[in-house]
This record gives sequence, structure tokens and C-alpha cells, in this order.
Amino acid sequence: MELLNKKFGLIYLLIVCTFSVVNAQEKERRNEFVDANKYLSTLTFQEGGFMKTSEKNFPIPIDFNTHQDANGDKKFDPEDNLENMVTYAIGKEIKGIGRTGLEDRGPNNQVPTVYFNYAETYSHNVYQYWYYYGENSHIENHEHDWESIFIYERDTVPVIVQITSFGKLHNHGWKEFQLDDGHLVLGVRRGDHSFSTKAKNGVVIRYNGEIHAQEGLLYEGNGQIIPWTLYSSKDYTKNTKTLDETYATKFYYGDVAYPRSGTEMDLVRKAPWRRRRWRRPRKKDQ
Ligand SMILES: [Ca+2]
Ligand SMILES: [Ca+2]
Ligand SMILES: [Ca+2]
Repeated sequence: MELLNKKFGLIYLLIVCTFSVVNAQEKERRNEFVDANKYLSTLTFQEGGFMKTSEKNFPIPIDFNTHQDANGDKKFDPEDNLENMVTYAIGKEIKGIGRTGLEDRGPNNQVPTVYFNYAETYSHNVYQYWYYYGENSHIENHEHDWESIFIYERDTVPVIVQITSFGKLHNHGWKEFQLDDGHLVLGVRRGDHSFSTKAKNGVVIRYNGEIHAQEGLLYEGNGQIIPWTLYSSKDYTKNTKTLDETYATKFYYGDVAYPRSGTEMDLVRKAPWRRRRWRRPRKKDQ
């Protein structure tokens, strides 16, 4: 009995300690306010090539269209995104044929968008930028595609740039990248949207919202300036719009358009804000 009590005592102590650590983190955040614009990047997409198409979709809001039930399930949610998305276009009121062939899609709010989050480790401030695409179309076809870049800052100096590439984390030094007015220039690989340290020759969306087709293909948006929309669920971030985390908590990567999956509600993935990395960034895989 005494042993049991001791055990419970220990568990109780552990729980109390865990909560205190969490509370301490909340209270002792190093930065009272966080400017989401600080490490906003310039994205450069891979162009076409011989017998290859250019990148066809760009970072957009998960709710770019809330008025067309494209998959016919009587719900208006992100599972209609692949069907509603108009390719090779950036803009506020995009209309056209959807990615899977449905006519009269839109108007779609396909403006440059990034989902921002901030977290602190014991040594670094971590600025997280999560990009949402309607589709991953290289090697693996799936509806929805999340790619992220984390900037690890020590005091006020950016040190590590962590990118995801084919599901793995890669750490690079800040100095490995080209800069655009002090902002990172990232390459984005065609179709799967994984990041690379080298700039690409296709569509460019600058940190300030300037859009150029370069050698890529863009039917709408070329030459325009559409400032990035940054979403955050934290109340202490600046230059952000409020993200309602309950709007979507999972994304189903399957779609009837894909022979491999063939069903809408297939291959479920957590929303970034439900993932461990969102709350507790780590320097390496595992
Ligand atoms: Ca629907
Ligand atoms: Ca769908
Ligand atoms: Ca991808």
C-alpha cells in the first residue's frame, strides 16, 4: 500500500512538474510580440522543360472556395479543394475549369497564403511557415499538400533553415541561401513542392507579393502585386489574420480523381496545427 502511495505521489509530482513547465513557457516567452513578416520568403518555382509542364499550383488558403460543393457530399470544406482549384493562376477572384475537369469553378480566392506559427525551444526562437497547395502532383498524386520551412533564430540572428523534403527534415545554414532584400529565396520543386536551397527559373512570388512568371506558365497574376496573407492562431503575432484551428483538423489526401486511391475520404493526415512539430519543433527527424 505504501509503495502504491509512493507511486501515485511520484506520478502526481510528474504531472505538476509538466504543467509548471508548460506554464513557465507560456509566461516566459522571450518575445512578447512576434512579427510574422520577419522571415517571410521569396518563393521561386521550377519551370517547365523538354516534355515537362511547369508548376501549376501555388500556395493558397485552405478555404479559397467555400461556396461550391464540388465533390457532392453536401459539405463545403477543403475536401472540395482539388476539384475547385484552377491551375496556373494566382489572384483574388479566379474562375475557370477545376483541376479534375469541373466547369465554372470560382470565384476562388487563390492569393499567396502562408500559415504561420511561432514556438520556442530552450535555445532558439522558431518561426514556422507552412504552405498549403491543393495538390501534390509529382510521383505521388494526392489532394492537399503541406510543406514547411522553419527558421531557427538565436537571440535575433537567424541560424538554421529547416526544410521538409520528401517527408524528411533537412537543416541548412542561413548563409547557404540567396537573399532578396534580406529575405530568403527558396526553390520549390515542380509538383511535389519540396524546398531546395537553389532558386528556380519559373514563377516567382516575392516576399512582398510581387509576382512574375519568369520562364514558368501563369495565365493570371503575372506582373501583379498581391501581398501574402499570413494566418496565425496565436494572439501575439503581428501582421496576421486569425486562423480558426477548428475549421479543419484533418485532410484526406485521397480523391476519386486518383486511380490509386479512388475514394474521397482516404489517406487521412493531420492538419499542421495538430502535429507535434507545430508545438515542439525539433532539430532532427526523431
Ligand atoms: Ca463537398
Ligand atoms: Ca476532393
Ligand atoms: Ca509535397
